[in-house]
Amino acid sequence: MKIVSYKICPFVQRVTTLLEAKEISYDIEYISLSDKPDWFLEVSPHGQVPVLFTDDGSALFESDAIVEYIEEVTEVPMYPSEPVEKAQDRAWSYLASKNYLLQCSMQRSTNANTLSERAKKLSAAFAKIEPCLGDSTFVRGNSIGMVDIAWLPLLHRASIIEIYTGYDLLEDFPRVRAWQKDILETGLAEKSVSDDFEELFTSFYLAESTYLGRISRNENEQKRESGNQCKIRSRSCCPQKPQISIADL
Ligand SMILES: N[C@@H](CCC(=O)N[C@@H](CS)C(=O)NCC(=O)O)C(=O)O
Repeated sequence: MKIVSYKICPFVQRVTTLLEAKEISYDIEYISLSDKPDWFLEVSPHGQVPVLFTDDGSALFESDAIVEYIEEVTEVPMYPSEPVEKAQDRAWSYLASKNYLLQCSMQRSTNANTLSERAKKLSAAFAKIEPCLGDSTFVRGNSIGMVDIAWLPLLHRASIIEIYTGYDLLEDFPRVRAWQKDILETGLAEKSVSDDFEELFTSFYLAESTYLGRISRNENEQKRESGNQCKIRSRSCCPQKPQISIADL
């Protein structure tokens, strides 16, 4: 299989997380969304990633369809076999993926009001899943499943934002926070993205033009003044390399 990807796309990350969780090997080709190649536009009707090329060369688009395809053609099922539970897993996965773009736009907010309006909407999704999380490590027991995988991009990004800016989307959701920790501890978040993901993600979402970017600068400025380690990897304000990464959570 081959995945056509844009490096910081959460829809792609859901697909690559599933492949990593199932230990399926795959090729990946990164494209620029501002200069989409013709071959890509021919196979992606809406011009969006992810696209999956099957081993016999068929092109699939739409992450939901791709996830279903991967589940059908690979071993180690991630959905439960019971139909009601399977439908529930699809529904809770949908609740995650329909919030991916909201999180992206929240992260790009240019002022405090817009950020807080969008964060409030995103928090509504965390509030919905909070009471459904029980004592088990993952949504359906102690093995990772489809719902965990669908929520991983949201939780991974929330964690990076929190590390760099102190802006905590999960402060009112202790169960979601514990779940986030368990999901990140699987290592799937890092495995599902390119090595330069964190750098690209923070350059884009914590740019000078975003409100989170400005919080991040102030936060790290203060840390530097007080002699503490700056956490930002790629900023001119920070000559030192950071010591903290997601893996340290
Ligand atoms: N509904 C699509 C959404 C995918 C999507 O929004 N991808 C974005 C990147 S995160 C994209 O390719 N945007 C380019 C464009 O819309 O022109 C899916 O689930 O696959």
